[in-house]
Amino acid sequence: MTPLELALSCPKAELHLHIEGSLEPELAFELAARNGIRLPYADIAALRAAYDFEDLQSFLDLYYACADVLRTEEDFRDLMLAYLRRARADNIVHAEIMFDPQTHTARGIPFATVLAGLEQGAEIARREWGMSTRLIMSFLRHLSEEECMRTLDEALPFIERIHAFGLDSSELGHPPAKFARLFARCAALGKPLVAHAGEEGPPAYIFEALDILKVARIDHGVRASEDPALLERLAREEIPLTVCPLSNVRLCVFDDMRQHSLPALLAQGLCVTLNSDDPAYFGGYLGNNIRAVQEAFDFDAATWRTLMANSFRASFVSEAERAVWL
Ligand code: ES4
Ligand code: ZN
Repeated sequence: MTPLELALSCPKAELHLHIEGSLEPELAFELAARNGIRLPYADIAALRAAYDFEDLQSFLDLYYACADVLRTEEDFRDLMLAYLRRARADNIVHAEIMFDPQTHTARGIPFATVLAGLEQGAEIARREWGMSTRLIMSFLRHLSEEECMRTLDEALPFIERIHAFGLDSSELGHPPAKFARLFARCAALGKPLVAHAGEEGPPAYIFEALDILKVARIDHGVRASEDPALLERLAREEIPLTVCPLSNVRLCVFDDMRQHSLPALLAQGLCVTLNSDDPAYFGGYLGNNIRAVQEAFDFDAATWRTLMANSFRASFVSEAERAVWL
């Protein structure tokens, strides 16, 4: 077996996945028709042609526009099920999935509708395919802390059904420190915390996510490679990074895959995991990320074993649950 075949075939966990970012153009048009909505694109090809991003913001503008087709519980169920079906094809057995309630509640879709639909999809995948999932409720950092506080209030009746909290959307100009009080409340609820940091933002944002928000993992974190003191700390404290290689190349964080900091992060002994982020928009699911990384870096079998073991080590499942897969 080649190292690539090993990486593709072994069971793995995905820890950085925005469910709204798994909305494929085909499903977007299907849901638009079902809900009597017109997308501002003539057809699937026209929508795909718009996937020519310059940076995070140019992607987010399209991502929020497409999310408008998600209206009913069935829509969220079908979205979740489509992702999990595709994830299964990549031998993903466990997924920790982010959703952005504010993207939907701002359009008048009830929190309960979003959550119930996502749970229905996850339940079907558990029953049919034995897949395990966790939901991470993510706050949109371009909004004010007060708005996020109100969203947390809205989530409280459903709090047992939310496993963890996250922070995503436009990073530059919205440092983690802006959400110190929000994350203190989330921590007091006894939930694990994650935050996007060091995707477009500087290493200082990663320090803030650790010191102020007290996150258990960093989403992206790829700019940590610019700061030796930060690398040393991430290694010492065994803080996992959920790295999304195709995303970073598509959003021009790196000019091409060969420029990616992944090998540098691994060389420092960090707990790096590979993930697909927004697979419908960035050129593919986890398998495609693995192929693109292997083409650029030609990792050996031991490196791939480490990466795949990291995906479980960095997950929020217990040792006992993990034992089933390893
Ligand atoms: C995202 Cl790639 C990325 N970065 C920040 N926020 C996001 N939301 C969805 N995808
Ligand atoms: Zn992300």
